[in-house]
Amino acid sequence: MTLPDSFSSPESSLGDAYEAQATAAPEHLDAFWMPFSANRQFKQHPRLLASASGMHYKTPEGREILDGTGGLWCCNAGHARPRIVEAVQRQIATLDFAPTFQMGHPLPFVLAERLAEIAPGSLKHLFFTNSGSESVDTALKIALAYHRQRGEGNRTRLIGREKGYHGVGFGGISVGGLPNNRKWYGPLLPGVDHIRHTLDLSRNAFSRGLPKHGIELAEDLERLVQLHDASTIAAVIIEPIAGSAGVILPPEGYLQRIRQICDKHGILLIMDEVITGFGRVGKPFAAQRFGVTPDLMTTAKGLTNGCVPMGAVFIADKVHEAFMKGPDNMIDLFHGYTYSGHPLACAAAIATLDTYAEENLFEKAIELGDYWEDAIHALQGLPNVVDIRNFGLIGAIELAPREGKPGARGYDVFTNCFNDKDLLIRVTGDVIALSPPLILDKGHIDQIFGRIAEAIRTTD
Ligand code: PXG
Ligand code: PLP
Repeated sequence: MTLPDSFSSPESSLGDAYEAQATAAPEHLDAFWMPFSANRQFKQHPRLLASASGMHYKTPEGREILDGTGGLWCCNAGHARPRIVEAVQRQIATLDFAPTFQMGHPLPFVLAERLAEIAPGSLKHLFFTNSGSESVDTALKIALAYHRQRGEGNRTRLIGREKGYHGVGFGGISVGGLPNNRKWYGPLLPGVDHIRHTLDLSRNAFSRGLPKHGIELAEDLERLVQLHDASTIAAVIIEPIAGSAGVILPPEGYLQRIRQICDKHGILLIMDEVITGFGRVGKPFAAQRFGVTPDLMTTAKGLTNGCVPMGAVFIADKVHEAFMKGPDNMIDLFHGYTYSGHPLACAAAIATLDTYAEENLFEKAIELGDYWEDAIHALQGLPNVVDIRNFGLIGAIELAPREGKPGARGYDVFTNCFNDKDLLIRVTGDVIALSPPLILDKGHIDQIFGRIAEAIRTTD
């Protein structure tokens, strides 16, 4: 498949490396095996993005595409923000790489302190990774090692939740609950079990904000404790709001009850805030919005505004302390990545936190929350719309699947939005998921839902 001409000769004066990369764009799209994609279908009708600024992408042909998804739930401050661009440019010319195994450079220490300032509760210790998947594997390993450090090494069981998404590492897919992401890969980690998910259209369809019904689903954790015995369970991992499965909200009181059950049985609670972190729900983290503090918290995405890969695990005092009891000269955690605390990622993250603070972006999802809620719920009654869900600046519109063809209707709305309406949305199956950059205004909200409504009306 040939790329559009404009893709191979950008109107750009950004210098040799950029031009070489762009002009080297392949004649064919075959070599790149795209992640989570229908590669053959895509390569017959490619959808390419060539540049981005603020709320918009630009295609190679110069079409401006409104970004309804913050890239992939990650560009919370919008695109090409000057402070972040400049920080990364400056950093690469100053210190391109430095090891962090038994060595240091200033930036991860600075960044960790900045993150500790906005962290919930006592989660003041930071371990850096390169993605959400790595953050999840890191948190699971720390949970297991924590119990062993305390002489409770038989606490090896990990509990996830049906429909959960925790990335694609073997740990993450083991505790994850999306069958397609699991079934291809053999027996996965042993000793994992799952509590039930909280999606219930029969009782909660078209709820505004948190659903009223379903707190009793938290008792499913108590059931697994009775089955396996608390003394075998290390940790429970859940997303405060499940994103990838199509935006599943916690019923009122549910997360509080999960926290109580964990406390009662000495089980660590890991909240996976890869999507909900960094302002998505109107506080730095969902933990703060919901008033439930986990023992470990996994993050990535919005940490660097998506522009350099990075993740971070936030660790509570009590967990961290358990590792600091051996001799000073002993490595306290046998875990880490070559790129843990990478200079470019740290520079991007610090500049991102500055941008969030300067523009009060952590408050935006509360300021605009009511307007967003009214705008998305105005789509109730459109053809095939069976549920609408919202919280903070997250939204989901669930469509009824076509007979015998799950996902086809959602895909058609997605391509119609991109090709004809200049709007980027995300679909998982027949659920349209929205997570716009937090810099949006009411006009953008009107555009997003106006265009989606039109696309839904014209899709059979
Ligand atoms: N945990 C959660 C809760 C996530 O949402 C990950 C872990 C993994 O992060 P990395 O950086 O390894 O991808 C995620 C990622 C979607 C979509 O379609 C969601 C994610 C990634 C890509 C697409 O909703 N979430
Ligand atoms: N594989 C090999 C052979 C390695 O030497 C390393 C790191 O040194 C890794 C994998 C892990 O790479 P990373 O630290 O980037 O996760």
